[in-house]
Amino acid sequence: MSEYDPQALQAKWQQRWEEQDTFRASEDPADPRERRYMLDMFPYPSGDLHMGHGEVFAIGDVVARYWMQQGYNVLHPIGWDSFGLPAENAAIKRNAHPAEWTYANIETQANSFRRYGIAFDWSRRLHTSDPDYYRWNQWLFNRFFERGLAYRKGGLVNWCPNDQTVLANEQVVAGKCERCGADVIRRELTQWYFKITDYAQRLLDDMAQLDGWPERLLTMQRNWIGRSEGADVLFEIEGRDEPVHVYTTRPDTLFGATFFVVAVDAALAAEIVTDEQRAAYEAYRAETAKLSDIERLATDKEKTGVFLGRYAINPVNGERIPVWAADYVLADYGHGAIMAVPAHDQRDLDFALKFELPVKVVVHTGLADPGETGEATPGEGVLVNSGPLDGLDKTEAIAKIIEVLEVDGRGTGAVNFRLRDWLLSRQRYWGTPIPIIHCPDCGEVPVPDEQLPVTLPDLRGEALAPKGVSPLASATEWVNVECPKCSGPAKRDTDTMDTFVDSSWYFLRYCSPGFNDGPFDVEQVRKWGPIDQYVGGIEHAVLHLLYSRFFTKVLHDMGMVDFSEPFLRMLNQGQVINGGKAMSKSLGNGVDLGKQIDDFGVDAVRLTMVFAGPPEDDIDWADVSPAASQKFLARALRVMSEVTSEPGVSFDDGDPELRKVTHHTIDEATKLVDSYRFNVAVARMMELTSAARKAIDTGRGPADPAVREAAETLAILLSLVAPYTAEEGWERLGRTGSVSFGGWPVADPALLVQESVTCVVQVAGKVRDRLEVPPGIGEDELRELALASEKVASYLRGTPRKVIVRAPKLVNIVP
Ligand code: ANZ
Ligand code: ZN
Repeated sequence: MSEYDPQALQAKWQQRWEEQDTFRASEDPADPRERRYMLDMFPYPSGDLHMGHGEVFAIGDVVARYWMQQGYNVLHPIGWDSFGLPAENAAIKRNAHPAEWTYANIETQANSFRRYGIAFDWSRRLHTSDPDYYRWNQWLFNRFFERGLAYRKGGLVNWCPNDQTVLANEQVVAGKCERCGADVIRRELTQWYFKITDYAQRLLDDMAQLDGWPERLLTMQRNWIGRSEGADVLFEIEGRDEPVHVYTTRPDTLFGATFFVVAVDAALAAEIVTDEQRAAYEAYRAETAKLSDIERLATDKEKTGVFLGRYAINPVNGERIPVWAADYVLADYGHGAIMAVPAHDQRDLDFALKFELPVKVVVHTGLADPGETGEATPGEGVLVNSGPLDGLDKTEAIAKIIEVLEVDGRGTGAVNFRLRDWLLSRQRYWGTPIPIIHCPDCGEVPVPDEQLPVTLPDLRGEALAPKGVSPLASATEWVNVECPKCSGPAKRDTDTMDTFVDSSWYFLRYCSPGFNDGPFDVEQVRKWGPIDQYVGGIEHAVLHLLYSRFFTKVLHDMGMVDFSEPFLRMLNQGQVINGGKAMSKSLGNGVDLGKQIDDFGVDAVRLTMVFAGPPEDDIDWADVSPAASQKFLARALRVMSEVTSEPGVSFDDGDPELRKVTHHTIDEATKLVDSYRFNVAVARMMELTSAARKAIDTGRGPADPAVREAAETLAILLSLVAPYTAEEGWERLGRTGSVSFGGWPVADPALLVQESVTCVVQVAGKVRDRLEVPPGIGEDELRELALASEKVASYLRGTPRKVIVRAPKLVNIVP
């Protein structure tokens, strides 16, 4: 009997897998196996792998290896999301080039992945910072540009004062930079955008295809896209030729509009403010410029604003209403101006009460007068004080008023989205140069495809220090070029792309990683795509997962992919925490993945990750025991090592009791893995191990063919979570080839017939209940069943002192 030495097993099998390229997906057209594509979110090379990686990849590998066992031709690739700020910051600190830090970390992570035993197809490895990869970001940018989906515009943008770069709306979380946590401010800048808003409705509609996504994720995307229905209403402003648009979800309340508000930072405000009010307005504008959107919109914030000296005309009743500027109206939402209905909108009411503006109730709700109570009545009711709308309910009134407005040419029904275009330029170095040349005569000229990639000039150290303009601007030789159109002197765009561009299509590149005639081989993507299962964190809900869906739709419209949703099923794993808290330097509760592996072995760590609970739940490392996992694996390997029958022996003559346990395990494990309940599947493996142990020791012994059947089944099931132990066991069982392709067993229905035995439950030595239980029931399960019995409970007060379980026939409780 050999000792369980995880490090030796790892070294042996890791080498074997590498030599034999065990997990390489087959591209052979003659391979009859159905294809499946399993993807984990690719890592950022920020250092060595951490516990979080340990969990995602352990979970993803359960799925990949399950499919391999089931006989699919599985694509399970790995690469690195290797552009980004941390590399640049490290380079500034060390006076080095970001590539040095990046590629060194990639090597470290690659080695750790190999050790961690993830069943990757290494031949498809990619790094987004390779010119071979980012060349295609540029090529795609050109396609987007041609289609009007990449454009430049000026306007207020989110600016991180710490990272000295702009951020997309999706990268501003509660008013702070998603990366560094600094308070984001607004700056006026001309930037590149992707027109994701063109796809807003489709991004919403196609969610119908995403029934394999967690509801929470769909809700987050739905809210982010933020579709609402209402009306676009035109208001005349005295002294201005053109009417002004407002967007409202409650056009039925139009008769209750008693004033008009323009966003303080909207161009309209500066345009229409009267000379008498200009000084007050400018002062107010300067004061609000410091606030983030979140602060501006906070409902508990004291309302502020300034009268612009002008009046608007309510289009339905001709009333003159004063025009104010305020910060609670946002410049880039709707039309940047609103009709204020204080009786039925709380923010408008707060504003009206502060500045003594009239409040007019137009919906009778039965609630007290908002002007008195300070509580707006936003709900539904019957329209009053509203001319032709009087007596109608909300839905009728909305339909009616839209009809009236449309007839008069004073408005239309309208749909509005909260989603903004994706701001993609960044004023940093370590990213994909935007392939545009600015020519004084020709304007924005894309770098011709055959001149791609536009590679990064060689800048390092101090030259990368953030200064508010892109470091690329200092590379004069690189910047000054000939215009591709007129050959006149011109300049390259000096911004780089948001690194979320890189990750929006990497999963397509994996299908043909060396492809040179385009970002990917359309044929290969047709064969592998879309992704059958994607695993990664919920933090990407409205970032990567939204952008990738957008890219896929554009590529679909270009005829390059035949699907319009990239990820059929999505699993968001929980986090690994320690002592109930997220791991952090300041708390000093970090757990090091490498150290865990040194101490307990890869398989024990992986098994612990999977066994801890449902994959979506957080794992508290303080509550789990990798040592216990290791003990279990040693027991499992011992069972597999002790079998003395020959491979291929007929199982028919085996002990029927053990065979039933084995086939029940197969049946349940299949259902459990199919429904992502990997942790419970592991519990079944543990029970099967105990049953086999018992059969060896006190049953028909190690030569019983049923013991072989149980042990082989165990090896295959175990290969999903503890591949090294499984391979070793398989070999000791005398089986050849990798256990990974042993073939998922199928339960024999004849052996699934549930028989039961009677279990006697005693309390203090007296029989208090009898339970019918399956003969193969595990001790833990039986203990729970016995303690759950009402009859038993009536003899217990509090937790019993001792529970002795002799499965399946006896439970003895000492109260
Ligand atoms: C009048 C009204 C009356 C409104 C009422 C609501 C209730 P969603 O659902 O988010 O699309 N609004 C429009 N543009 C705005 C802007 N730029 N900044 C701040 N608020 C703006 O919300 C649309 C509603 O938000 C619009 O409907 C408008 O207020 C406000 F009883 O118009 B409502
Ligand atoms: Zn030119």
